[in-house]
Amino acid sequence: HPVVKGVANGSSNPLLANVPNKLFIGGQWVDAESGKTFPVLDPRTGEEVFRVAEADKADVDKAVAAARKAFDEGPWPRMSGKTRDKILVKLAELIEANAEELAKIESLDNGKPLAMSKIADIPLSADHFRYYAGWADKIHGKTIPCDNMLGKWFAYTLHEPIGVVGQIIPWNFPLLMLAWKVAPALAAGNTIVLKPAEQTPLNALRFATLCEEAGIPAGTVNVLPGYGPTAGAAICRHPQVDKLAFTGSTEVGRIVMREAAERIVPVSLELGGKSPLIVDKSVDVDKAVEQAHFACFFNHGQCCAAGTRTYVHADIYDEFVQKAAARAQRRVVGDPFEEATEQGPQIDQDQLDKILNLMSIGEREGARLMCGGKRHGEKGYFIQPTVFADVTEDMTIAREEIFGPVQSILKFHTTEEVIKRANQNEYGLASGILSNDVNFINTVSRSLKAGTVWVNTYNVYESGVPFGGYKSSGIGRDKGEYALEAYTQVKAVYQALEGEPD
Ligand code: TXE
Repeated sequence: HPVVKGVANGSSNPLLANVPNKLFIGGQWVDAESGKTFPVLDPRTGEEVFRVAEADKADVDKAVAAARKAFDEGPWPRMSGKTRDKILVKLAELIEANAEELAKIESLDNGKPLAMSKIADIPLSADHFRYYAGWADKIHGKTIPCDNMLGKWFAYTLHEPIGVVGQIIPWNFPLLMLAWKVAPALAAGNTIVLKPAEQTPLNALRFATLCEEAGIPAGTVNVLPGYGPTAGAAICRHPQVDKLAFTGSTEVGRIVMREAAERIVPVSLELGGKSPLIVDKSVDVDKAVEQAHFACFFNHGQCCAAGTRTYVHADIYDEFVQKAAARAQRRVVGDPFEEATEQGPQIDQDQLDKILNLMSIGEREGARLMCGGKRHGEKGYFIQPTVFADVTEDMTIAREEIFGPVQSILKFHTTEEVIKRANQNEYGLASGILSNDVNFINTVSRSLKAGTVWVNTYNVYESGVPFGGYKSSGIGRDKGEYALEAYTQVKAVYQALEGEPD
C-alpha cells in the first residue's frame, strides 16, 4: 500500500506496515509538538507492539485550526451532497478492499477474536460509511407556509453542518465506534478532530490513510492519538470546537458535558449501561441460554449494551442457571488469532483489575458463583467467563457496569415485578426480551426505559437503526437518520410573499 508515503513507523511487524505512528493534522503526518510518544500494548501479553506520537493541547490547537480552516474555507462543506456521497462510498470500498488487514490490526490492538473483527467490526464499519454516503444528498429541510394579519410569507429550513466537531471514542470497537461518529458528521458536511482511545489508536491511523486515498480534503478529518485528561480535555475545551461527541464512561461523559455547558455547544453522549435481558418461561431453555450467553459475553463483555442482568422466570430458573454456567465453562478463551477462540484478553490492566475486583465484591455480597471468578492464565489480560446466580438489585454487580465476561442471573416471578426491577437502575442503554408470548413481549418492550429493546435476539447493530441511552446512558442517538440531527444546525429562512392572490 503506497499511502504512508515512505514514512518509517519504527515497527518491524509486517501487519503494521501501513499504520503511521504520527498525528494526522491538516492532511500531514506530524510528530507531537512535545516530541512525546506512547506505547500501544498487545493485550495478549501486555507487551509493547507499537509506539505512536502523543497529542496534547498544542497539537489539538493545530488540529482544530486545520479543521476550522477546512470548514470555513475548504471544499468539504461546500461540495454538493452528491460529491460527498461518492467520496464516502469510496471510503466504504477502501475499508472493504483492506478488510483482512484492518481486521488483523483490530484484533492485535483490541484482543477481540479475528473471526469477530472479520464478520462484525470491519464490515459493519464499511456499511456505516456506505449508509451515510446515501444520506449526503438527502439532508434537507422543509417548506412551511405562514401568514397572519400582517402579511404572508413562506419559510424554509436549511439543515447546515455545525462546523468543527470534536469526537472522542473508546477502545471496545475501535473502528466501528469511529465509523459511528465520523460517517454521519462527514455526510452532513462537518470537519472533524477525532481522538481514538489511547489503548487502540492503530485502526484510526490506518483509517486516516484511507481518507487520504478516498480524496477527503486535507483538514477535514484530523486524528490525534493521546490520553483523555490531556488531548481529550483540550478538544472539549477548545473555543473553536462547535460540537462534542463522546462515547465512553458515564464519569467522563459528565466531564465532557460540563465542558460543553461552559461554551454552550451541543453534545452527544453514549455512555455506560447495565442492560437487562428478560427470559420468560415460554422460551426453549437451551436456545435462551445460548442467546443470553451471547448477549452478555459478546466482545468479552466489553459492550456498553451487554445484557449483563439476566432475569429468568422462576419456573425455568434452576435449569437455566445450570445450563448458563455449563455454557460459560465451555467458552473458549485464548489467542484471538486462533480460529476456535471465542474470547480473547480484556483490553488492559485497569480493566482486568476492575473486573476482578467487582467479581470478588459479588462473592462477598452473597451472589452464588457458578463458574469462573478468576483471571485466566498468568500472562496478558484474560479473564475466566463468570456466572453468578441469585443476584439481587442491591448487589454491586447488579448495579455497576463491569465491562467484562460476567453474567449475573436474577430470579423473577411476575411481569409487573420484572419490569419494575429491570428499570431499577441508573442506566437505560439497551435491554432484551426472550419470550414466545406476544402479550408479554408487547407489555415489557413498551415498559422498559431503554434506548434499544431486542426481542428474541441481541446485539444486532444495523446502520439505519438509532442507538443511544435513556437516563445516565447518554444523550442523543448514534446511527440512522437520527444521528444526523446531532451533526446539523437548523436555519429558518422567512421570505416575504408579495402580490400573492388571497
Ligand atoms: O473509559 P473512558 P475507560 C466504561 C466501562 C469501562 C469504564 C472505564 O465501564 O470499564 O467505562 O473505561 C477519553 N476528557 N466504558 O477508562 O475513560 C479516553 O481517552 C476527555 C463504556 O476506558 O471514559 C477515551 O478516548 N476525554 C464505554 C474515552 O474517553 C477523556 C466504552 C473513553 O475512556 C477524558 C468504554 C477527559 N477527561 C468504557 N478522560 C461505552 N459506552 O461503550 C478519558 N477520556
